[in-house]
Amino acid sequence: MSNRAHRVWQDHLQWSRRFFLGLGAAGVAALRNGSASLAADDANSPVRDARLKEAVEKLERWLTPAAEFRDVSRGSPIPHTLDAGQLAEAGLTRETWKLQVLPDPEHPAKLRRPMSLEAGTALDFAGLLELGQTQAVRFPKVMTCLNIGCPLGMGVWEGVPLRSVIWQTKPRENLRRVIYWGFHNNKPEQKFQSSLPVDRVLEDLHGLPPVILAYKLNGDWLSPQRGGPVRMVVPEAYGFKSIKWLNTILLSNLFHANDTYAQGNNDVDSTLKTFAATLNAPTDVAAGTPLAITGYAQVGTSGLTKVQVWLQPANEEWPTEDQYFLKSPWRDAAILPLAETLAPETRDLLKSAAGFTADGEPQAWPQPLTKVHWAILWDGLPPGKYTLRCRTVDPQGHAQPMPRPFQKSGHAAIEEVTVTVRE
Ligand SMILES: Nc1nc2c(c(=O)[nH]1)N[C@H]1C(S)=C(S)[C@@H](COP(=O)(O)O)O[C@H]1N2
Ligand SMILES: [Mo]
Repeated sequence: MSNRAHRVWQDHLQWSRRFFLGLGAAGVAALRNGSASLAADDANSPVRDARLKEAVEKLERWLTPAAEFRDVSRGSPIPHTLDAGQLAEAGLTRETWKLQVLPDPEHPAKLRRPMSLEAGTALDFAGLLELGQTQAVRFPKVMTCLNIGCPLGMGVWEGVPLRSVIWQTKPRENLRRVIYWGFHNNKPEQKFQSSLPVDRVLEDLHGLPPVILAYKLNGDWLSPQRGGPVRMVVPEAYGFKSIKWLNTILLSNLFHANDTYAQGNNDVDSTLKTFAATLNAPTDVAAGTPLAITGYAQVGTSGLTKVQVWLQPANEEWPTEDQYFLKSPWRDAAILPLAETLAPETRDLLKSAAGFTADGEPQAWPQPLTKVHWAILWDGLPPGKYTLRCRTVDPQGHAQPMPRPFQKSGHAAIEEVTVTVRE
């Protein structure tokens, strides 16, 4: 990240910490009204209005059960569809897993102690867990596909910092990039490779959690579906950097990205974007009935301060020069506190996780690199067709789709939903 990005990230963390601690419960409630004044529109408070309360109760939970993640796995056959014997043979069980960490043959880094199958020095699962005893870290992160745009699931990922394993190979010089892939049926055309600058692996800039070799999701061993027994998890990145069924790492002197995903015209250096989407938007309502609208926002690396909503009569003309709707009469939605959507029995997973206190309370809210939920009650409308839009605003004042409205850098377009209001 640039100096500016660094400052932005720090500002965001500080801002949200100050905001959360400073305002307290009354302030948070006031924010839910989309108003700084609590008394002024108390009647519209999501907490008090039964319709909005009902909509909020129907929202998905903050953490996605492992089995409910959306699956975008590639491969023929897809590795997690192998039977027990085949999984064991492929090294995809905790008993048989082995990780090689080798010099890249094309741009070799100098290592004193490579981890290789040939020399019998590859890392096994027991070896990884041993490192985990003193070094394991946990953090919540939204897994989002750069190509699809919408989050596949929100999990608490647990594992060992990748750098701990790299240090075990005793690298000496010519190390600029870490290249890695997972099991792919040994067919080169199925190889799905990703890479990181070594700087990102050895240091955690701007308060980011470390890149980890993850073996647990939401407290359970990582399933074959989610890339078990071990996958890479890169906190601030889109899903393609978090390689599943991990078995090979090359330490390289290459100085640039060489990810498989680049072949699809993807911007492989882009980090999670901030954006909002609806989850429950009434699309067919009677005239005069208030609309209880709920949704989520992905809190990307640029942070999140506001979610806003706008319902526009569908036949209204809008100046074409205002293509990002900067001049629209947006209204602030309430960003829900964690407790509103967190299943209470999952609170333990957050205790002492990165960015959380020993009691499992977030140190900053909205928590970066996760998803948060929002709600707004929109006044009843006259009959007609409307376009419902929602957007995020980040701490620098960039309203979605800025600062980067390029699809291949991560979804940031403003969602549009058609709402019909009947007589
Ligand atoms: N080995 C391997 N890892 C992979 C992929 C793959 O095709 N093969 N797909 C990546 C992509 S593009 C995404 S979006 C995420 C999805 O993670 P999930 O299936 O746990 O949701 O996995 C990543 N890891
Ligand atoms: Mo993806």
